[in-house]
Amino acid sequence: MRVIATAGHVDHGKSTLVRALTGMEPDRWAEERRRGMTIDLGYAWMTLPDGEKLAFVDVPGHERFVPNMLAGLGPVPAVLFVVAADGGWMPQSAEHLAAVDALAVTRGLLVVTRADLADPGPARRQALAEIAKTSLGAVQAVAVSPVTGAGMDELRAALARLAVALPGADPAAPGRLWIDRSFTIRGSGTVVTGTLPAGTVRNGQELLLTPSSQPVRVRGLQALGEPAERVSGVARVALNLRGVAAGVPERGMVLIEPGRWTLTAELDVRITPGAAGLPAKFPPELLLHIGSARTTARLRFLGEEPPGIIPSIIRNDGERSGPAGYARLRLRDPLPLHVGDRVLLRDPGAAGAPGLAIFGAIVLDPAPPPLGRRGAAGAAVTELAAWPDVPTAADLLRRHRLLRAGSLAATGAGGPPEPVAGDWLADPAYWARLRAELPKVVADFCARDPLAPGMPAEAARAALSLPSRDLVAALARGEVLLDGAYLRIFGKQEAGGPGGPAPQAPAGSLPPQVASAVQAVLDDLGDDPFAAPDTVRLRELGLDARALAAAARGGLLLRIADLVVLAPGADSAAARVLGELPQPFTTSQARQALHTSRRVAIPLLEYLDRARVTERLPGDLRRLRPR
Ligand SMILES: Nc1nc2c(ncn2[C@@H]2O[C@H](COP(=O)(O)OP(=O)(O)OP(=O)(O)O)[C@@H](O)[C@H]2O)c(=O)[nH]1
Ligand SMILES: [Mg+2]
Repeated sequence: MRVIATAGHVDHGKSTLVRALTGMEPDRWAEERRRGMTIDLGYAWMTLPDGEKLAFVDVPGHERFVPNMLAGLGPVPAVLFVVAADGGWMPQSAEHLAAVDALAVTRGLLVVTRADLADPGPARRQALAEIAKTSLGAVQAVAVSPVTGAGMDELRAALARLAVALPGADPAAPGRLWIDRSFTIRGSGTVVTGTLPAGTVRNGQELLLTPSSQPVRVRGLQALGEPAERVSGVARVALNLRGVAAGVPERGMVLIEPGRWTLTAELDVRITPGAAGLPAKFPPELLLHIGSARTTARLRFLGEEPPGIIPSIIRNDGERSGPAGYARLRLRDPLPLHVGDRVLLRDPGAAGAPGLAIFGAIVLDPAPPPLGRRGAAGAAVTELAAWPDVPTAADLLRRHRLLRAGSLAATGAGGPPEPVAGDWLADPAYWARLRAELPKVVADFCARDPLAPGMPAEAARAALSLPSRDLVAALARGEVLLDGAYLRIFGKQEAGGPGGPAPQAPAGSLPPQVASAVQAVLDDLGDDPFAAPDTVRLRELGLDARALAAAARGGLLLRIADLVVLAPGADSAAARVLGELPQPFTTSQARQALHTSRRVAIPLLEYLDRARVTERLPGDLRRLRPR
């Protein structure tokens, strides 16, 4: 299926043309037919020679119904621009064209209608000149009269060529159905219709109805009156919904695939210069249109407002270039957005040239960081100005530094890198800075508190302002290692690979009074290696459990229990002594052989059990494990 919207001044023959092409009535309301004027959107379709269906969304031309016109045009990627031969270029021609341009529609056809009433030449020349200045560029033009039938075959051929040339949409893209009608069918319940620009909707699928994010289930779908199991965009679709009360869905609400869109009320945009350039003055409040949706947006210009109208320039290659503006928009109602989305901004109060009352903007960041500190707005402009119209994951990460994979995917930005930890993604430059910073942060902490077993991972997380401790764990590689809940610095050499020597804290890191007290303990143990100092002696030396733990981590003492320490190597010495005993031996025999007390012997034997030097047997017996 292909979808095309009409556009053009009131009474220029849009609906008559659609009626003639499709044999269907686009003016659905009795009031429309009575007044001979389109008020709301009309829907009709025809079959092209190759069997492909071409659906029309027929819009009203009257200026009072501009919101309806925008709801019809918004989600549709191609336009049938209508100008009457006897009417020529008119104000709503210009306004509709400004909308087409703001939405960056690039595919279309000019149809000069009512060619039986006047020479189509002048209208055609003027319309082509106006259209050439916009995103449509050079389009084909056909003069017709549905009344006499003149030109209709040529038009059908031109439509067939246009349909073939329209780029297909990605069926795997995230689905976003812009609702434009909702009604109730007795026995079936709520039905909504809308344009699906890309992606696929399936029977039975669960979707979210925005802005409330209410889950609803598709219990039947149709495309152009035919029931279907699945429909891929670009398409006109009717969905029968379960899980939603009749009368709840309305035009402008959106059905989205869960998790694939950023539902947001704050966004950063690039305001694109229209055919008339950038507006001289941005009103603080505007109407924002995208798809069939419309809401109020408060606009905060980032950086300097343009000093006046800045005309855009058409370059030789036909591309338009001109200075862009950057703004943060705050929406009254949240919308499901992606990076690169085109939105239309409109000042309903502005009189005068429509090109200045309607302009386009591109969503660069659908979930921007707060502009807290001074100068943040200026910095944001500098950053955003370097971004392409469809920002990549790398652009967003550079700005946000860290993002969860799910949030980044929901922005629609492609090319996400590998996560650095869990589902966290990091900007590579920022991650490298953190890696360089972590050893300094840990070293500073340990210098301030040398007896600490290391820097608590939570303290490092806070010091680096990281959102998760998993990130600290992922950063702790190489010089810094995470041991339990603590980070410690290790010499680069000792940190070695598996099987290498156990990492050691630098011995010189103990405070001098602790170091000399430890030396006194070692002196005591010189004569009697298993006579561990008792609590009285330890208190006298000023050594508490923390200091002993620090000394043990530094390899200066062997700590067999909280307050029981021996000289390093005492474990091997004990094994040698115990090896002399008849095997197995009792605790008491061991204590006597080691010349020590039960206070030391019991934790020492348990230490040796854990180290798998000795083996516990039933009945308070142990034996040395064979080496
Ligand atoms: N003679 C002649 N009359 C035409 C032709 N096309 C449309 N008309 C008449 O022009 C009038 C307006 O046509 P519509 O098709 O309603 O125009 P429209 O663009 O849909 O108008 P809105 O939807 O209100 O913006 C109607 O009376 C049509 O019968 C044509 O080719 N020749
Ligand atoms: Mg009409």
